[in-house]
Amino acid sequence: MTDRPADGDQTGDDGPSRGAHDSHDLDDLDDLDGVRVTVVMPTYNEAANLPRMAEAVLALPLGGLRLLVVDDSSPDGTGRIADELAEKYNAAGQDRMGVLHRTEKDGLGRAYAAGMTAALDDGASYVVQMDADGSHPVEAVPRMLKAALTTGAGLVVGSRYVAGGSLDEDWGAHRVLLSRFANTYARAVLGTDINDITAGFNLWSERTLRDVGLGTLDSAGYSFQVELKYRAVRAGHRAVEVPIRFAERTEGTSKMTLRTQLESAVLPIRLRLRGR
Ligand SMILES: Nc1nc2c(ncn2[C@@H]2O[C@H](COP(=O)(O)OP(=O)(O)O)[C@@H](O)[C@H]2O)c(=O)[nH]1
Ligand SMILES: [Mg+2]
Repeated sequence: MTDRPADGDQTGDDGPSRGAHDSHDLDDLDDLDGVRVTVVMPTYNEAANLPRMAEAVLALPLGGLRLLVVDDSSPDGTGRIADELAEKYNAAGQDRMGVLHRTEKDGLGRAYAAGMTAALDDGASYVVQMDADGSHPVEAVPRMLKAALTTGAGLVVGSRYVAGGSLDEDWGAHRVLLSRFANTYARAVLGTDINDITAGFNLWSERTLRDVGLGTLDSAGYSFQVELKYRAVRAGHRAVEVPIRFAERTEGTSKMTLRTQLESAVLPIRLRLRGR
């Protein structure tokens, strides 16, 4: 794990105010059971992936963890599958899974903003962002939560680009280069030292999410990942990165479009021109 103050002297953060959690003995995972964590998972045509993802997330040894699926009326019926799964996992009066149905495909960023807002309204202390396609290692979530609790960081990045992190070997040279370039470019333009600023697997403290202003984001699509981290750092929150291995999806197809790539290319410059 690297621990990098993300923006010069702005290192003050959630630590002291989260006192109730700081006193946990973090060697013992049972002690994490009292922490309210919501995993927000956006889906668009993920029928082949969602059941095993829900099972893996809800099997984590975190008793206070809940899954919230945000589905944009997927034509393949993912929303209905999500409802069935919620019924199954909420049997016996439990509240382990929720589903937010949105009427149209509206972009990854907007789906996340809606899901995160709902998670905060529901009392989450920490929110995890995770794709539904199996690319993000579910088993890293307890490690990310521990990192937040022990360091007081407002943001924990599941990072491909720190020591110990990696990309699927199936990524072609062209895609690796593009990802590397996108990261280096966004970091340089925005002046942050988060190594994986485009990462989509992140854990946020409640306070950080309240400070970023989920209702006023510019990003509709994937550039949300960069915008949210940038806003968090500028609001004075500290980021730490924990290494993860990013796996390629094996079922379904990517929803990345040229339009969303262009949005991602322009966003850092827009943020920089507007900010500071
Ligand atoms: N609700 C919702 N989910 C989306 C949208 N676009 C992508 N997703 C989901 O976001 C996650 C990441 O998308 P993916 O296609 O795997 O992107 P890639 O990994 O960059 O190729 C997956 O769980 C998708 O189903 C969208 O417009 N709305
Ligand atoms: Mg993917």
